[in-house]
Amino acid sequence: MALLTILTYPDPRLHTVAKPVAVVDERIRQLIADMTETMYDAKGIGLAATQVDVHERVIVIDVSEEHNQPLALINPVIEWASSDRIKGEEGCLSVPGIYDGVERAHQVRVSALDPDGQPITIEAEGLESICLQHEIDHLQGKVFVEHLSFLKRTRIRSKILKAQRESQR
Ligand code: GNR
Ligand code: NI
Repeated sequence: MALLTILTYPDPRLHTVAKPVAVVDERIRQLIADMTETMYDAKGIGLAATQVDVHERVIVIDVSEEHNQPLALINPVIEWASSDRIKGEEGCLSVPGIYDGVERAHQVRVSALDPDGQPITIEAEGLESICLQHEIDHLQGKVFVEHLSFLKRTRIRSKILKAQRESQR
């Protein structure tokens, strides 16, 4: 097991579009183990491979209260999204210290492969649905701040760059 380094916005690598995983093998299972460890260490409820600079379609989430129900999805696809919307306060491990409201589909159905390479379908609503959409966005190179206004995004970018400059001194 190993902790992976999480990229920070506005790192351009966060905008890479991930490629589908061709074979679910030990390499992918090791990536999932390391991503899960990294997610728990960072106290996140989800992590996309994009955030650890691996540009393949792999996500892990755990929205359980006890943080003991990890779910790993390979090649996840949103098969269906409800037209009713939900607005939740979102944060992102790649955008430290920033939280803002994002409107998304309330319910989604996601199909994917599990770590054994078996097809699975997940129906989710509420926080799990939000988290799945947030992670699948990452695989498309999209960070949640891109759902916010241009003005907010500009302010967030400046704030993070300033914090990075100050931590370098
Ligand atoms: O830890 C996280 N919390 C969170 C809260 C609301 C909506 C989405 C998330 S995902 C985030 C972890 C992360 O950055 N995943 O990409
Ligand atoms: Ni995120």
